[in-house]
Amino acid sequence: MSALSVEQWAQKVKENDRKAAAKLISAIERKEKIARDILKQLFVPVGKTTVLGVTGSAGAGKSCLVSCLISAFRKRGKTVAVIAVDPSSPFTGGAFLGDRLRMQVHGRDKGVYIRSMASRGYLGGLARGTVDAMRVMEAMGHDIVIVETVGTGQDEIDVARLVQTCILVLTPTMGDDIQAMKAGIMEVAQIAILNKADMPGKEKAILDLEVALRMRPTAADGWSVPVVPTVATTEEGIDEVVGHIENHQAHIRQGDGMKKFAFQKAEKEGSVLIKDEIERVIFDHIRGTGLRRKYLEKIVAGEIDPYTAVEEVMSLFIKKSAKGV
Ligand SMILES: Nc1nc2c(ncn2[C@@H]2O[C@H](COP(=O)(O)OP(=O)(O)OP(=O)(O)O)[C@@H](O)[C@H]2O)c(=O)[nH]1
Ligand SMILES: [Mg+2]
Repeated sequence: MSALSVEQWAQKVKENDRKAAAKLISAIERKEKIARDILKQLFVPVGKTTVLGVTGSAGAGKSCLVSCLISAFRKRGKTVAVIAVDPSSPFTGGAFLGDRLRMQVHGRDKGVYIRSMASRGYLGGLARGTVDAMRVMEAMGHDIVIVETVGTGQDEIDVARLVQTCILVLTPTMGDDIQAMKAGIMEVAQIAILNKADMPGKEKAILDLEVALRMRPTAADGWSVPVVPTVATTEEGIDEVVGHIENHQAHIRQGDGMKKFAFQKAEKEGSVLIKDEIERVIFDHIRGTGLRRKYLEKIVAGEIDPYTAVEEVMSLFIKKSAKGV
């Protein structure tokens, strides 16, 4: 792939060349400059692809649900790409989460493309890697892109704002989580799933969830979040979920809904990229100057506190940048 020019590599991705896409995502994970250059060429207008997010706590059944959604969309003739971010059990690792057989079927299906990303802990964080991977998947021309993220931290909320329809997955054993999430991810989800509805506590969990949803401010676009019980292991409730996804898609594609979403996405994407770029430029600046070592030694020797050290490094950087050095 390295023998290809940036333009040729980008072209291959746009032609749905899986090898070119896989190598690009690896280059993104390694933060190679060429990845940024190719990404610049992969601009896709917002709205062409249906972009879905599936988020929730570890083990809630997200991957099983995604697998069900893949089957449902394939039956409807759609091609599907999945980005599984930081899966604790790798999506593509053979033992597909107790559902090896169904995954193998997807694995042979040319209309399905699945990629795991281990992006936590690398510079720029989960949101940056996901922004880039989503761009690759959209440029490849899939009808539907699904992003699976674990957890309910700020990174997941950022990712939720980048997808058109965000699906939050909860289970009957997550009563406390529902409380904890009221202020966070709950605000950005458009569909709430109560998975593992075959387990005890279903009715109470649905009630808790509905109460929590009622307490959140009404969405500006008038969408009210449905709560859908599912059993991902038997595909129970999946058609209903697909119905709600289609309804929400129709809802945001009305009037200037998609334009508003495009603004929200550009804003979020912009802030993710700017944060990443600032970090990159500053670290590039510090690298090789001996500053890092100098300040670390001073901190360890008790000559300076870390806060003042950071302020000094930043002001040195700003002075140097102003001089154009
Ligand atoms: N009883 C029951 N088990 C389920 C259901 N859905 C998923 N599971 C099981 O729950 C376990 C976790 O499912 P996953 O799909 O891997 O969950 P996940 O949310 O993707 O997990 P991580 O990616 O590791 O966070 C698996 O053993 C599934 O078989 C369900 O509706 N009912
Ligand atoms: Mg998973």
